[in-house]
Amino acid sequence: MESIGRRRFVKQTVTAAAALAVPASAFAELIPTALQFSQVALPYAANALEPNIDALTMEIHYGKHHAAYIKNVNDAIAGENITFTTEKDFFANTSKLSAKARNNGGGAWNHNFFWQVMKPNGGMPTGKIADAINGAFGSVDKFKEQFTQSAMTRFGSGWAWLVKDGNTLKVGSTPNQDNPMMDLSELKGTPLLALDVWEHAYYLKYQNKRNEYVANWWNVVNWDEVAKRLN
Ligand code: MN3
Repeated sequence: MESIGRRRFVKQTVTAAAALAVPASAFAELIPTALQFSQVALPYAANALEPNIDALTMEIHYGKHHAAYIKNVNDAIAGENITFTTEKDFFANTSKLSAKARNNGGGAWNHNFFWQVMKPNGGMPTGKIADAINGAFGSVDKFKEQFTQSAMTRFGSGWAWLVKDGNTLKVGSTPNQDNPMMDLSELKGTPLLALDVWEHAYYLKYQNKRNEYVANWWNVVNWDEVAKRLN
């Protein structure tokens, strides 16, 4: 107890001293700082989505691929003097950015989103998200068919999406690391659900069988997170 009390005293003293000194850097807070992307913590263990997504794929995907997108977009922001302060503005102006900023910015954001819309034992949509899907697609099964079709027909690397566009829901896909918030994207809207169909997302376990990866991925969709984004 004594050491905690002492630590608090030291911290308060240091804070008070810093406040009195008023370093010049204090004024830096008044100038808007450029956007920095950061990697979300994985909301579950790397092996938590087994057997649908294997641990080694998750470790490499999160620890290598995604980490590199984060580093590279931040390098681009610094190196190219990109001054947007929000992700929204960054993506609304993607057409003006370099390929490095566009590809790595998309990769940074898309994966942060992807990890959060998955969880072990995902189940089925219920409540308002189920109502919205039924309203837009006729049934959850029909929605899954259309989404799967988008994932399967995206040639090469890219993403399949469920988006909210105005008052409707739509499915579609984007190439490479593009996303539906980008001004140059053909598919536009607020992302509700995303599936990474790059080979790095499934090749170790599924090899060329993207269809099996997509079919099993439905077992790990976090519908509560999807529903949150409907608001
Ligand atoms: Mn990926």
